[in-house]
Amino acid sequence: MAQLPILEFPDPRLRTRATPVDPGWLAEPATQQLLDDMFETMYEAPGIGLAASQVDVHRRFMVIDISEEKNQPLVFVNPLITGRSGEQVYQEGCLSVPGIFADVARADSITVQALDRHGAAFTLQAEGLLAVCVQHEMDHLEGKLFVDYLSPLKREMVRKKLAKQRKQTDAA
Ligand code: GNR
Ligand code: NI
Repeated sequence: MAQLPILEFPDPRLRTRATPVDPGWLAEPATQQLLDDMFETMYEAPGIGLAASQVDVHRRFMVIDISEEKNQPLVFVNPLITGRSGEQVYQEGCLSVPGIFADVARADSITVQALDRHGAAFTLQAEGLLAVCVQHEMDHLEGKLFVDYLSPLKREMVRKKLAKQRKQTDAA
C-alpha cells in the first residue's frame, strides 16, 4: 500500500477531462493496487472521496467512503448520473483545494449507474452527503473543481490564499 501525491489547485492537470475505463483494465493487478492506494490516500488525508484525476490518472473512476468507521468503501467506474431531483446547499471542501470551504448548490437526490471494482454494473440511489460527494467527484472527472462555482474574484482569493499557505509550509 502507498499514499499517492494529490494534485492541488491551480495545477492545470486537474483540468484534464478523464476518458472512459476499459473494463478489461480492472482485471490487472496494478489497477486493483491503484484502487487500494487511492483508498489509503483518501483515508489518511482524511477525506470522504477521491477522484482518479486528483492523483494524475485521467480515467473515469473514483473512490468514496462517507462512513464514520471508514468501512463502507465504494468504487465507481465510468459513473453516469441517470436521474436527479431537488436541491441542497452543502459547505464543500476538496483535498485539491486544502483549507478552503464554500457553499455549493447541487441536486439533493441522484441516481447513479457505474461499474464496481470488479466490473459489475450497479445502480445507486444517493441523497444528502453521498449525493454531494458523487457529484463533486464526477466534476473532477470533467476537470471541474468546486471553486469553479464561486465568483472569479473569490476564486482568485482562493488561489492567493493557497499560494501564501504553500510559501509558509515551504519555508518551515
Ligand atoms: O473529503 C472531502 N470532503 C468533502 C466535503 C464536502 C463536499 C465534498 C467533499 S469531497 C472531499 C474529498 C475530495 O476532494 N474529493 O474530490
Ligand atoms: Ni475534490
